Amino acid sequence: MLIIKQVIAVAAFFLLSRVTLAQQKDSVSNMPLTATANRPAQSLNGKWQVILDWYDNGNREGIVTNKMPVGKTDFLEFSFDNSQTLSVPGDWNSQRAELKYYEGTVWYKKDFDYQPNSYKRVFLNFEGVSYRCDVYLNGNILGKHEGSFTPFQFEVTRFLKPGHNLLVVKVNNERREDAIPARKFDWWNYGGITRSVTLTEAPANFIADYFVQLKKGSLRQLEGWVRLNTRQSQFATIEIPEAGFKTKIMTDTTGKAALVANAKLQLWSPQHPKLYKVNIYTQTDTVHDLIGFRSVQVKGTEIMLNNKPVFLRGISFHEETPQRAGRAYAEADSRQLLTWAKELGCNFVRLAHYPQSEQTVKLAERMGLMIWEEIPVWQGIQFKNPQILSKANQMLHEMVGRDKNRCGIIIWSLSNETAPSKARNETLTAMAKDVRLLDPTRLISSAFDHFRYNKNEILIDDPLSESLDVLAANKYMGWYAPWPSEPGNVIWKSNFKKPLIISEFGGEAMYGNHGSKDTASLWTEEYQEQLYKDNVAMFKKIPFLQGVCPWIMADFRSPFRMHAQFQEGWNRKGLLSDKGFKKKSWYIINDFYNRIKGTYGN
Ligand code: GCB
Repeated sequence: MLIIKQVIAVAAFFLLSRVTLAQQKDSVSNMPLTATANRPAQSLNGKWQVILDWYDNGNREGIVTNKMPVGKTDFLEFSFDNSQTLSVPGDWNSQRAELKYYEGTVWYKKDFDYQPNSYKRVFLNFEGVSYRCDVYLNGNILGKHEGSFTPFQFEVTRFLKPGHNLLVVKVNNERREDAIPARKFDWWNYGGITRSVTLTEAPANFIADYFVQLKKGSLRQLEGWVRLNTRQSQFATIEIPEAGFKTKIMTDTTGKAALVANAKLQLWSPQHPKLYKVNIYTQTDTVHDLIGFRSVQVKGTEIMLNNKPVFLRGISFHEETPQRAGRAYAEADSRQLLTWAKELGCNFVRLAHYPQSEQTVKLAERMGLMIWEEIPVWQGIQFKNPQILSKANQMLHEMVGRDKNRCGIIIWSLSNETAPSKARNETLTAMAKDVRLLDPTRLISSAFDHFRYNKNEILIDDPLSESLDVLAANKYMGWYAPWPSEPGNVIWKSNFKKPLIISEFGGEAMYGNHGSKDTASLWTEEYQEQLYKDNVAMFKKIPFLQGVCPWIMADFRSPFRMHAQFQEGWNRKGLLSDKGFKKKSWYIINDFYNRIKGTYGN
């Protein structure tokens, strides 16, 4: 009986997949299924078997088919047979002591069962693999991906088998000059399948993607589009039941339909983080999302949220849980980081220095935090290498693709601390143009660390500023740069009439280490506390300052930081220690934020 059932299942599967393949011919080629939320999905998280391949030798050995020895004289030196396991999602560095510094290749294997459903197309989604990977299903290469922090996907409809399936992923985290970030960066080089893996199902004709936001500057006009996977014209309906909004739009021959319509909506803001259930459907498919509506724009040197000026009380953090000394991956990790931000008095977070998980972004938005999201274009990038623009743009597209409907995100940032040069200016200018085409509703920024000095004057003259909406300065006054005068006498000037955020400032202190407040090399809490007081004094004198972002919420692991007594592999600029304990500097920022809360009605 069981055998008959299996035979029927196999026959049905091949019949159906042929229908699916025939229909695929009508589809726009390589159309990914971006709208994955709320679709039927099978999680592939859990224990995966692994083989370490330090010298990159495994490819020769039939790992991708999980080959077994044939006959008495055969043997394999790369085999998953009885291998160790690693948890997915998760970095490998914090899961096994001997992998703490490992940089190289690890082969991952997952066996799973799949039962086909009628007329479904199936997609394999990776939310983040660090840094590069090759993906094989049942011995077939599905593709490769580069970049640790953004999602990617393969359609696997024709590669899946009913019953047992074999998924093998080769993951490599070697640091290279032509990568993004490049060979050196001030955070831990976590490797592995660090975020979730799922199989998602969709009907043959599906809603591939959608964009539903308020038009920049408008408090009621929706701007966006719906994109289907087929080129045939069809109606798509967009509905916001709670707001009594419903509209039908017709797709064109590219499968896309534009949305321009007015709706009466309660606006999202930090005080009122209202999200609406939005339904989008066609004859064959339905997707749901929770979307908030707000307007963000720049007016002179001010940032306007819902047409009112707003001051960004920010904090930066890495995607790391200090207590576990590993890459954050669980909902509880995101909640902890964001709860700290709220407790500090923030209305804004800078997700440093790369797109953090989708759950962090969604939770931040629900908690009423505005968000700066950036790609890891961080110092030392090979701007002269022609591949860099396409790699960076791919990351930008994947980030915006994932988060474009998250109203909490108000700023896309292109880069961090890149030195002005012809190649850098051209690359980042091209990226700024590209991201504005992708998303005309948000603000664009880039964090600078090159300024012109004249005694106690700091001038912003980076030519890239022309392409940006918001200027951002990383300036470590009192740490990497000694004070040229009394903090209150430092004068900031800008060649551009645009708002400024101090996107990084701070200095190091070892939690519980007390003493002198004027000697940096002693790593005392008192030195850091004074530095924060001084910076606050400077901020009050910058007329076009519209936000600040201390560096950083908590101490984080970094190979840049090897002072044997005070650092031991930790960047100690946290307002919190590596265990989450508050340093004295925390209270300076907390007090500053509490005092300015309400200045701009936020
Ligand atoms: C910076 C970088 C940041 C570093 C920080 C530091 O300017 O943007 O990634 O971690 O300084 O601690 O020096």
